[in-house]
Amino acid sequence: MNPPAGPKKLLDWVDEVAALTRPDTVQWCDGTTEEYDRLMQLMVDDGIAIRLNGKKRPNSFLFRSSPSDVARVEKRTYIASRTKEAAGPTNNWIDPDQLKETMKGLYDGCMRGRTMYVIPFSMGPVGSNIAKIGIEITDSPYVVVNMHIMTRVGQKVLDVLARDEEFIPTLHSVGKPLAEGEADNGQWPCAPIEEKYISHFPEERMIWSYGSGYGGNALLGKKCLALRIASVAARDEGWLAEHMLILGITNPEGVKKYVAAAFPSACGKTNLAMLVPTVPGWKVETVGDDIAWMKFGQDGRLYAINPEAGFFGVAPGTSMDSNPNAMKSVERDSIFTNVALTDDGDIWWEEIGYDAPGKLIDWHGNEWDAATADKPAAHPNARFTAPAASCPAMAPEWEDPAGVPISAILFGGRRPGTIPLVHQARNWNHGVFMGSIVGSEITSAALDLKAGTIRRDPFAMLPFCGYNMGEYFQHWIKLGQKADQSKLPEIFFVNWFRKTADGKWLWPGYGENSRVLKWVFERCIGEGEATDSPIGWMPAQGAIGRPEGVSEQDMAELLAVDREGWLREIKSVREEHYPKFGDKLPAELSAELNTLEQRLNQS
Ligand code: OXD
Ligand code: MN
Repeated sequence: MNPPAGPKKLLDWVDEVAALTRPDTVQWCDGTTEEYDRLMQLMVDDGIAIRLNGKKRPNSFLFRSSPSDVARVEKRTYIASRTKEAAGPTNNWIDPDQLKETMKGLYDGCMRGRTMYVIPFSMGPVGSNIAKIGIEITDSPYVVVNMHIMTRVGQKVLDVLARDEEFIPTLHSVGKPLAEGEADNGQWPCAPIEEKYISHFPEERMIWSYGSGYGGNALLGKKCLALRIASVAARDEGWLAEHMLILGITNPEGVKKYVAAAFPSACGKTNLAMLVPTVPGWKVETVGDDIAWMKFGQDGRLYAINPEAGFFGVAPGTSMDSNPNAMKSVERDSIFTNVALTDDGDIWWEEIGYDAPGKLIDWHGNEWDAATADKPAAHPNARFTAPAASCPAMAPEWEDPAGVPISAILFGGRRPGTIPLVHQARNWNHGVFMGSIVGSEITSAALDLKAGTIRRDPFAMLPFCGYNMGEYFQHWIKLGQKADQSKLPEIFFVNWFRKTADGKWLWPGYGENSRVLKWVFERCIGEGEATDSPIGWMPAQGAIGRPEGVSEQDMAELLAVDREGWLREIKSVREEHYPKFGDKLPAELSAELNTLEQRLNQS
């Protein structure tokens, strides 16, 4: 694609970046299948991509990243707002001028020997008034092909840009210039950890990423734009950019409601978004699996769009049992990163639902034999990239530019104790309180965190909020105050991850979570029996059907108020969590905490 006719500020910026990074050539991306195929062939020829067996996995490819570049790097992720206070206590901050100075030094000549790609993309259906246009400049063809799937790329985006010149500039380099005659030789290019920077300049709405080619560090439309920068825009413009899946749920009478749900990384958002209900007659459809942009409509209701166009899902653990719709989504036209390769050219990962078929090549590229292996064949954070359109569970309206009206918001995390299977907030502020205390057991989605410990992850936005988290809480409170109270979504706190004292799961999860969704649905239409409890509304006895294998005693434990556990929770929120936010913590949240304590003490 030739450089487009304008807008000038885009062309000037592209020239400026090329002058700094000095690529061999500059290529504008048009988002076509020809472009995708050409880049894939180029990467196959370079030994970076492996074309999978076309009979088993048509038009699909495997990539193996460097072992040092397998996940988001939160320690190297910066919110470089003008002041440290604006970034708040939960973000890494560097003075923006200083950070730009450092990064310009790194960017200087960093694309030598490579092609610089310019990707015009839209987050959200092209032309939707909730959508935003971004441009990603990158020297990674892997990023280009992933962006083809994850966003809407190409000329139609430039057409919108020609009318309305607003765009979010995002710059990415793998940070591995090539000397004259040097090639990657099949090695994943990236920079050492201390040279990686995932930087956000919120006031300028700008993103600079350097040194990593992987996922959320490099596909800048996703976490960087659609969450960190969009959360700042949402605060300023009065809407919400959230780490939430969106699903539609239809009852046997054909009534449909939409639910948004925030869970920390690797808590099964993709599984919930694509759930196959075990409750007869109920249907769940997917609108999005990771990010929701939500705005109040003229009618006072909250409408959500999925800004993405594909899934970048965690592969291990995905199977026909846990998520048949995801398995069907990756049957073809998919990119796999850091999964294992079978000897007949297909993919395999841990808990895919069948034994490894003979010898494999693991994600390091080494031979792997189930009988002798002491390490997993796929990296625990191995991913698939698949077009949303390939998912059989997509709601027909998933690309509706107007979005879908949200009736319920769920918060949850991996909590082996205390938090019951489900409880409902008494009102909006109580729901915001629930969101603010979300915590989860750490898994492997981020490189630099210790697995097995619980960390507070308010609204599942800890790694993704582009400004002061205390102000973010205020924003949620304020939106609730301004809204028509009768039209606000109901808010729920769920926990699929309760364990017994000896470490066994109390709840089977997956499709059985439809029992909880059914109760949520019923509560939203004024049905669904509930009892008042110190922590909020709880399902009345028998209101949630008991799955096979869950005893009455288990059910009682799942739906009990663990008074001692909650008092410990309150202590930890009061002493360790809330103080971080200082005077930015809304008084409404301290009041909710005190009310909860009083109610528990009276119970
Ligand atoms: C993701 C994440 O990749 O949350 O979606 O880490
Ligand atoms: Mn996510």
